[in-house]
Amino acid sequence: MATLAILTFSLGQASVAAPMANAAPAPTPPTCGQSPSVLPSVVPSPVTTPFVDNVGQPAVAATDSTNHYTLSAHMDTHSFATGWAPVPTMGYDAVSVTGSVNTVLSHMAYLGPTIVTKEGTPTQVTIKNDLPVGTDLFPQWGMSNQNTTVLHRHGGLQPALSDGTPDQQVQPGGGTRTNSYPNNQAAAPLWYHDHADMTTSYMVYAGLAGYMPNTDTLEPLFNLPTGDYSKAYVLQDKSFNPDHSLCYSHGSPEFFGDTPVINGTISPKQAVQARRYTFTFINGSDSRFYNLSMKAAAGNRSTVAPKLTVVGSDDGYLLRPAPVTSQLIAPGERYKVVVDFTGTTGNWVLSNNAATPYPGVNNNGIASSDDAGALLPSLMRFDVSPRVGVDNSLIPSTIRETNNQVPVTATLTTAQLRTVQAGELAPGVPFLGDRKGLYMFHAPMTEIVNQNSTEAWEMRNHSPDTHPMHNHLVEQRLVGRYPVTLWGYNDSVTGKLVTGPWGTQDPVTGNAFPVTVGAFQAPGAFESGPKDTFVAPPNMVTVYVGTYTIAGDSVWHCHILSHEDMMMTTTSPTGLPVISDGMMRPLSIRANTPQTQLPVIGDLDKLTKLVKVQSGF
Ligand SMILES: [Cu+2]
Repeated sequence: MATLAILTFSLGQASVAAPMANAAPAPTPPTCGQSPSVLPSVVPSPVTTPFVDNVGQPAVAATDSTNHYTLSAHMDTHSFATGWAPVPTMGYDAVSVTGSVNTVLSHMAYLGPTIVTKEGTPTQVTIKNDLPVGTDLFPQWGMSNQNTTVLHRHGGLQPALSDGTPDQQVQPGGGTRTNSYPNNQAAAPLWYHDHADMTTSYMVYAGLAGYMPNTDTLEPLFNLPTGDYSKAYVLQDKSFNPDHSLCYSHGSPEFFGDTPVINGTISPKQAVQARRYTFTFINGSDSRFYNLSMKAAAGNRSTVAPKLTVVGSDDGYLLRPAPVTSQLIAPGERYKVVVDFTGTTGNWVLSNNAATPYPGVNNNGIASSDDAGALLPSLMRFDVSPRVGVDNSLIPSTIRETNNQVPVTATLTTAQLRTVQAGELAPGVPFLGDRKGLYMFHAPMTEIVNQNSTEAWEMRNHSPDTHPMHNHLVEQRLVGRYPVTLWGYNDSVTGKLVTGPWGTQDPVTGNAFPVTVGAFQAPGAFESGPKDTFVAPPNMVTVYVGTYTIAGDSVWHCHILSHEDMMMTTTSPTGLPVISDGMMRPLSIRANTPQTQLPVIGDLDKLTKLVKVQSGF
C-alpha cells in the first residue's frame, strides 16, 4: 500500500537523494485478488468446477542449433479452463530464426517450454523479445515497461553478464540477448523467469516463466521415479475478470490470487498409478507461500495415505531424503518430492494451509497488521488407479551428490559473517538493508563480496512478513535460525540504546538488531540441502552460507515479486547501475577485495556469540 509514500521518507544514510530514473505511478487500487489488508474492494473471480481439466506438462524445448535454444517471449492467448475463452497471456516459444521469420519448434502460449541442461555441457539461450513495441500488453495493471524483458535462470551458476539481472533488458520488437550457461553445477531443479526491472511481477504473472532443470551423470543412479513418473508443477495463484481475462493488482504490498493455477490450468487433476512419483514443485506465485499436503478427497475410503519424502531442493539433492507430512514452499523455491501412492486408492487433493501474508501471525504471537486470511486450500487432485507393471524406483536412504556431502557447519570454519536486515518503514513498505539500517533503492551498494570467499549472511527480519531471500550467482545452504526475544537500536539522534519487543526500530534509519536471542534452531531436514532461496521468518535471524565463485555485479532480493518490484532503478555516483527496488539490493562479487571488517565465524558456538552482539558487523 502507499507506494508513493516511500519517496518522501528520510532514511538516514539513504536520504541523500539521487535523481530518479523513473517516477513511480500511483498504484492502482486492487480490483481483484485476495488481499486481507485491503478487503472489501476485491471482486472474486468467476467460479469453475475444480478437478475437471487434466494438468499438462510443459513442452520440452527443442534446440535450434547444437546446445543452443532461442526463446521467443511473445503475446499469445490461453484458456485457463475448459469452457473459458482464450485470453491474452505471455509465453515463451522455442524457435529457430531465419531473417525476420520465427519457426516455432516448441509452443507455449502461457509459461515456457522445459529446457533440460547437462552438467559439463555449456548451453546458450538467446532471449528474443517478440512482444510488441511501445504499448504495454496489460496497461491496466499499472506499471509501464514498454514490454522490455529480461531472461534470468534462477539458481544458475552463470557469468554475471549471462545472469539476467534487471538491467539486462531486451527491447521489444525482436531485440535479442544471448546468455551462456556453463552448467558446472550438480543436478538441480533450476527455473527461468522474466526479471525486468520493476515489472518482474507483471511479466511473470502474464506467463513468462519456465522450468530449466540441470542434470548430471549421477542422477540416474539414484533410481528415483523418472520418465512418465516424474512431473513438474508450477504453482500459481491467479485472479480473473468476469470475461475470464487475467486480473492483477500490484503493490498492496502483496498480491494473492483467489484461484489456483497449476501449469496454466485452474484446479486441475492428474491421473496417477498406485506407485511412486517424483514431483518437482516450483512456486511461481507473486506472494503466496504454500504448505502442501495430500488430503483424501470427499468419499475417499483408502486406508493408506500417500507418503511424501523430500529428495531435493532449489539447487540439488538432499543427502538424506526427508519424510514430511507437509511441505512449505515460498515464492521462488523449488522442492523435489517423491509421493508414494503405493497401496492408496481413490482421489487425493494437493492441499495448502499457508496463511497470507505468510505467516499471518509471527512467531511470538504478535498479530501482523495484515493478518491471515486469503487461504487457497485445494490446489489440484490426484486420481489413483491400480499400478501397471512393476515399480522399480526407490527412495534411497542417502543421495550422494557433488554438492551435498560437506556438513554445513564445516563451511563455517572459514566463513565470514555478513549482517543484513529486513524491516518496514511504514506498514506495508518493506526494505532491505545492512547492519546499519534500511536503504532506499538509490542508496550506494553495501554488499561487496570477495570472490572465492565463503560468507554466511545473517538476515535479521524485523518486518511482519516472512521473506524468501534470494542471492544471485551463489549456491548456499541454510545454517539455521535464532528467534529474537528482544530487539534494540542505538538511537540515531541520542546514541542511546533503546530496546523493546518485535517492532522496535530506529525511527530514522529503520535499524534494529537482536539484543537477546533464543536457542539456535537447526534447519528442518527438508531445507538442509543445496538452495538459493531461504525462508526468513519475522522476529528471527536466519543464517545461510555459500562460497562466491563468480565475479560480477548482480542482485540480492526478496522473491515475493511485488516486494522486489516495489521501486526503481537509478545510477550510482560512480556510474554503476544500482538496482535496488523495494526489496532488491545490489550485490557485487569482486576479485581481491578482502572484506576484513567481517568477522570469521569458526563454528556454531562462535556464530551464536556473533549473532548476539548487538550492533553486528
Ligand atoms: Cu519480501
